[in-house]
Amino acid sequence: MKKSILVAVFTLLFVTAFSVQAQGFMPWTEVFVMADTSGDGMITMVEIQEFQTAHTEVSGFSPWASQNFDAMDTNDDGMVTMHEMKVYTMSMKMTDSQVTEGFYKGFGFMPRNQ
Ligand SMILES: [Ca+2]
Repeated sequence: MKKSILVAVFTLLFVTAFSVQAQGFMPWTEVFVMADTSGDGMITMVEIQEFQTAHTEVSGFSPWASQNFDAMDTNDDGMVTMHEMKVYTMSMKMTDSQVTEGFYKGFGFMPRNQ
């Protein structure tokens, strides 16, 4: 009897910890994949706008991605690849955790060293 309560408590703790982790520590690359609804490895302005209404839990992504879209789209094909986004964030001296934090918290992305 006691054993089953203990198992239930541990299960609850595990599930809670896992949920928190899934929401708070998702790498920004997974947000990119979520936004890429067509699954072609590139995101468009349309996908960025659709993301805003579909994923309110990641409130910072769409404003940032649309504001910086032209700068990221270095080959001017109207689509941003994960590589283009990575190169851009590195040029702004943003770490992966800063990118992720910004996607979730919705602040404007000023690199810390400016
Ligand atoms: Ca491009």
